[in-house]
Amino acid sequence: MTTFATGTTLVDKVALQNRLFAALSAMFAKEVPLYDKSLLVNHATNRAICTLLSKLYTGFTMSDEDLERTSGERHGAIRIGRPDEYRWIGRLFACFAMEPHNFYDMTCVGSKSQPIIATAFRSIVRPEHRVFTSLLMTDYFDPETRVRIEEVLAKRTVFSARAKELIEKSERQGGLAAADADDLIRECTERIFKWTGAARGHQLYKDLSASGFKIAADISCFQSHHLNHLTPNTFSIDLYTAAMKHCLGEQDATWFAARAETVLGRIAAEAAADTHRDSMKLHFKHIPLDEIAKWSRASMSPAELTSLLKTLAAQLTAEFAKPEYALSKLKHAGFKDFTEGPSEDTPVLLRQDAYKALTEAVRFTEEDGTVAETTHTARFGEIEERFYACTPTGRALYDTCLAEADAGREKDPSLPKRDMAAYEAAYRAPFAPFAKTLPGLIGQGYVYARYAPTAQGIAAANAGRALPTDLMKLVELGFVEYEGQRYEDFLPVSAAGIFASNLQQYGTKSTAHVRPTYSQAQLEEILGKRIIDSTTVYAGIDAESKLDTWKKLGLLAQVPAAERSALESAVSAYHAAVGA
Ligand code: OOG
Ligand code: NI
Repeated sequence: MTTFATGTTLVDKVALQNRLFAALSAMFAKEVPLYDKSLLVNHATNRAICTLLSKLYTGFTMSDEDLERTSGERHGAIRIGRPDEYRWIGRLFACFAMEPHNFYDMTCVGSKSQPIIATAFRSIVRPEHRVFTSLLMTDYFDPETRVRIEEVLAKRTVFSARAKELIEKSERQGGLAAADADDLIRECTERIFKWTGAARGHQLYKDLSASGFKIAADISCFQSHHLNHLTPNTFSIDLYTAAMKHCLGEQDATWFAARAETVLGRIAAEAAADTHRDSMKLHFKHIPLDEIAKWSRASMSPAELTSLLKTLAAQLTAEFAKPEYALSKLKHAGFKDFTEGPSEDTPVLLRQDAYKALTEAVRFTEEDGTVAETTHTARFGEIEERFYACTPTGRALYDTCLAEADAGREKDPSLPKRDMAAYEAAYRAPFAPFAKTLPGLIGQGYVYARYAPTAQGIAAANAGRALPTDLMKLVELGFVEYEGQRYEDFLPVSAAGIFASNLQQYGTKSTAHVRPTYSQAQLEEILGKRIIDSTTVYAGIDAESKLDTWKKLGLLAQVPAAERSALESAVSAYHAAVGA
């Protein structure tokens, strides 16, 4: 809280952000009953994982409150039609300490291209929530279509005078007082991001859909920046997706129990490995490293473990037999057959999956009073699990591995449904070049981390002990602690696949006389602010923590000058990017 001389107390922007996303989640749960139920399923699978971990680790507990907190993370997706609306959205998110990160040009993703450029709004450091925010580029179309789209878009007012006033006030004051903050959140849930099913321009909608531009129809004809999806985070995407397929009636109880046993078994194997703390930190990001360090592994025989896994899988299967999990009774279009992203054993970037887009009622009302009752299929139910942020080399390798894995999958698309184990083995193979543990990935130079000296390390340095500069050696000696940096952004190819699959329409070519090209500078101009490059930030945090660790251990002078100056440049670039 900041208190002004005038006595106004401003609400912390990150606290406000958490409230906004809780409110959006409640709004979306009312709009989409299947989303509400999917949260229940996620809670049950996350709870089962916590029960397993509490048996594997002495000292591990997770209260319901902590579980709710860890499960409260969301990312949303909105699609904007006009540059002036886009600028207001950027100013709105700034009231919640969310800044634009990365430029995503969806017009340049090969066969999956769409007439969209985008950025994602999130906090700069340790973000929880994010919104992928697209802008429809009308110059992608032939002049006639362009004019028709712009005419329909010109008629809507998404931001009320009150919303604009609150945003301006927040900019002036550096934040909002409690009552104003409540009002701004209400503007978000009752207007800006709300689904109303009210549309305009039915002929345009039909023409755009018929010519392969469903995305443009989805953006142009509606009256708000409604959420296309709101994605929760899960402790295990494999357990969650199996549960959803089972609750939606696509897989029976026997299949689910077996799959749950396999997936829980993998979590148990990870917990038994020497690097077990790394994945705990990744998934339980609110728990401090020193707290995690206190958990000790319980001793358990292989037979005891097998029986524990069977019991937990059976309990979860019984839980899902309760009537509240009968998701198949709700209107739905099924679950995707496979998960996007790296293979299950490769902890980089992120893995995403979804239930498919629902068909929802829409009412078109034209200026002459004509009304058409129809349906629209665009909003779907995504889930995600996040892993380590890649360096540019790691990312390039990922892209190569992914292309190979995707090509393999396309040869036999029904394999995941027929034989999950065989599919997983085939999908893992192309990702073999990646190490499967955090120290392995750091050693390969594929992911970013952050380091800090331990009290023991500082004591050793103060005692004049000769120490190596190798950070992983210092970690082994107990003189340095480290954690992987979590990937906090999006994957354009995965995003393009999501656009395509939920619109049931693959990419589209420009119909303009000359195909336009787009740049980050153009989107920055629209926003009126700079877009942060997240790799610069990950690299800067990594470099700064290394330099700081060496400094505190009195080792800086021993680091080769070239390495030191490379790290110093990474830190300067980071500070420049975030304006520090
Ligand atoms: C955005 C798609 C991007 C993701 O998770 O990659 C996205 C959209 O469908 O509007 O949300
Ligand atoms: Ni998404």
